[in-house]
Amino acid sequence: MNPRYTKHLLVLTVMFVLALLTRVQAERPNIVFIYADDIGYGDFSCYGGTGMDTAYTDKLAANGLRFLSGYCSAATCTPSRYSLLTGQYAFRNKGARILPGNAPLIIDPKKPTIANFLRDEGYATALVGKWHLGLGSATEPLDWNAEIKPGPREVGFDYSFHIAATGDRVPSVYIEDGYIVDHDPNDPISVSYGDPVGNEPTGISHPHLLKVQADEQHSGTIVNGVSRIGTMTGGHKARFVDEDMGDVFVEKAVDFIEREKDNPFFLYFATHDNHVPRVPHKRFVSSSSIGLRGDAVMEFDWCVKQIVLALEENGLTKNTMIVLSSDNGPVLFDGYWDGAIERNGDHQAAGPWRGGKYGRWEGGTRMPFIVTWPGKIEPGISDAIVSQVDLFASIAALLGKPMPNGSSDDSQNILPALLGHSPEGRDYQIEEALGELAIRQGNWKFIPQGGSGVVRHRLGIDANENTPVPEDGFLFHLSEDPMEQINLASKYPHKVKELMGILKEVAPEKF
Ligand code: NG6
Ligand code: CA
Repeated sequence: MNPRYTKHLLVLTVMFVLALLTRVQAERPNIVFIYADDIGYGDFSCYGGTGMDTAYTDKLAANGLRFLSGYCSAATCTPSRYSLLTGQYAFRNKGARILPGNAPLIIDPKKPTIANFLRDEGYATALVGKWHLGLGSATEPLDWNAEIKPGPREVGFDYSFHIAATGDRVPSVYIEDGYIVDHDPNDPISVSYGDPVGNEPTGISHPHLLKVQADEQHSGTIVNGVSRIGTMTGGHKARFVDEDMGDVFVEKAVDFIEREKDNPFFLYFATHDNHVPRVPHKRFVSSSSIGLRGDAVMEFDWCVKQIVLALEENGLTKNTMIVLSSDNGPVLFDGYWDGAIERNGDHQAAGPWRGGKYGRWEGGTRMPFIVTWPGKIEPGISDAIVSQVDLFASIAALLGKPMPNGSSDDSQNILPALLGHSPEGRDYQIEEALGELAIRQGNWKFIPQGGSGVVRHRLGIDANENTPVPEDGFLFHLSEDPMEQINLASKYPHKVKELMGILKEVAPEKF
């Protein structure tokens, strides 16, 4: 054969084989994030929870990988969600702190997010559930009676059905594709977090109307027998019924799955359970042995069942990767006297870890973390350190695509750990709580003094359960001392220096 042809043939063969290989390697499964709110490491029975039987979450875990060192970014909601979607540490954005219900959008619509990345890759994308990342622009006050934007759609979600912030913050309405659901132009909505608007009953003026007593902070406008943070007027037909919220979110998520079953899709299903107010549907009341807090976890578990069933019924199980996790550690009392403390018994909501929501102890950010993809991920348990901030880079790697221009380096590709191909995830994990940082590397955990000078602990009722941090910080060895009791900082100063060095490198502005 003519040597030129032989060369051409060779080049073509190599190109063909390469093309084949990339096809085989790059995958385009549906991606579903099931994101719980305030559910702790120890709440589900598969993580040792004793207060309730979370059979469906356990089943999911049994069919997939259950991580023992899975983390959210921060010990409160907004920063964790910000990191999850943008792949950037939330402390880099000063706006990423617990937001009021009328805060402007804190994600710049030009910024890459998992949602706009997947949308640009041809995925149908949806947010169903809790948003809490702000709505509208920072330059003009939001008009709730017109189109609400920018919001989820502007950062990459083709379809969105959500509450603005949290169930305990007004406005207590659903928003679908930028408009308040069942909005009546003759009953316009206004919302305030400063001077009260309107003269509707509040928790202070009409405590006898309440289903559950609340602290002063949660004593604004009463909606559905629950007083909220902030005041609102109007929108009476649009107001949500807390008891139905789980059902409503499931219905919207299942509709989306059915609608998009022939396309690859990304569903960010962010339930409200078990954030306060804990007002589950009556089907779940008394379904746990620890009162409403556990009943709300049982409602979450039912939501998991419905999503898994919808995937099954649409023949999508094998082609869908599910990531289930939570946005921050557990809290018992968070503004409403709903019996969570009194009924808790021996249940360890944060599992073997100290602390919970709002704090830098492990319980603040160490989360239940389950990944399933039948046929691709072998069932098992992994102790690799995996973080929600890494899902963006890992999903890009799964699709065989580079991260888009302008994405953050904070997000690391830990796909081999997520798929169970490697026992190694990240080298270290940054743990944020209310803007303050800590770090875990291997078995070491270091909490520098910094900022407030305390580690917060608000599992129970006492807001002052704060522990002062000594000058050279706290250093713990987690496998020997999971409850972070024995400070080894003065014994291992070189370790302190090393971990402080990483913190300074990652977040120079903080130290
Ligand atoms: C706090 C609220 C708390 C809860 C939290 C947000 C007070 C005293 N407490 O400020 O009830 O709403 O914000 O929770 O107002 S999160 O899970 O969305 O971060
Ligand atoms: Ca939360």
